[in-house]
Amino acid sequence: MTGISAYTHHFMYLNQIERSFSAAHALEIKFADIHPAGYPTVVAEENMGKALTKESNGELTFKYFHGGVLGSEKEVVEQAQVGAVQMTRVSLGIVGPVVPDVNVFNMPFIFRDQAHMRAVIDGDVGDAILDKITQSEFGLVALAWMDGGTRNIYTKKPVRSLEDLKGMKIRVQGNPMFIETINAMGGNGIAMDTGEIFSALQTGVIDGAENNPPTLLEHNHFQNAKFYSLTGHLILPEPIVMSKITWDKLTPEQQTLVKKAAKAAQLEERALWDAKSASSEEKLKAQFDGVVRSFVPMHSIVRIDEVERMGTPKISEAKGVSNIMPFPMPMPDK
Ligand code: BDP
Repeated sequence: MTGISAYTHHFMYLNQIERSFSAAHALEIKFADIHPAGYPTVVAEENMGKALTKESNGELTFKYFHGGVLGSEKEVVEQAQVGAVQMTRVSLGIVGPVVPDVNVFNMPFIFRDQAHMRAVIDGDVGDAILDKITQSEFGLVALAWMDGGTRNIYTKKPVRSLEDLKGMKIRVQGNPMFIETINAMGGNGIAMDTGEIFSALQTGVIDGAENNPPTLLEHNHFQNAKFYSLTGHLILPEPIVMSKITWDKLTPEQQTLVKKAAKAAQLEERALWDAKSASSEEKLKAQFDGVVRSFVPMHSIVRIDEVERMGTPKISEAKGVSNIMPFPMPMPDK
């Protein structure tokens, strides 16, 4: 022996085992979101990261990328599928073409209002849709829901009736269901990434788009589209997902921790969302009022007069959504 006692040897050996054991479970979670700093999803996700690091005693560290620096939502999903990004929040819009069952939430007017949507995602149906994503070939584990508010149409020229929408090119997310929805409303649905909307509005490649007030404000689309027609055609929740490759590396305890933290983020974001949505509406009204009065209330017109004509349930059938739910979806008992 070289002066090191058998006891020290034994101790060093144990130490090494312990280190390699914890190294196997120490992991950096890169989380990407296309929204900017301060956006409700971003704030809740950053706090989730802090909670995860703390509760895992530093085994799970967290690196956050906001503002789309890692690419569009689709690109980030691809990175998550190969394990280059560990977590992200994604709109159900782009999940639909890969996991058709989630299109049930992508149907126009499927929820009566935001409270209805929240009650559904908090219940068995919400869990069932998360499971559908996890069990699919998507390569991602769906953990919890973020609130993405109510989507309305915004345009360069006023839209006060569906007549006004005729021939207008309206940007939607890359999901054929959304294109058909806009077409059924009389417009001309065009798919493109979020990051392209600003210049497409500016150059007139599109006449409008559709989104919730925080996105209209924070992505600066309001600068080129000053009419906001309250169609309320989509109330779209957004899953937080983790790469399956990463998920499989976690211990069962870490998996439980991640799920718990994601569910806590769901609740935190909801409160942040309500505040941000209200303040965004105020800011947008102030912006718009200088130019032309906007915020055209169209929800009841579209909803009552047009839902049947649009044949929403038929759209979902045609897209292969297993029609597990009546339309509109009933409010869960509670
Ligand atoms: C926002 C969603 C975001 C979408 C975006 C869009 O939060 O996930 O990518 O809309 O329409 O409301 O592209």
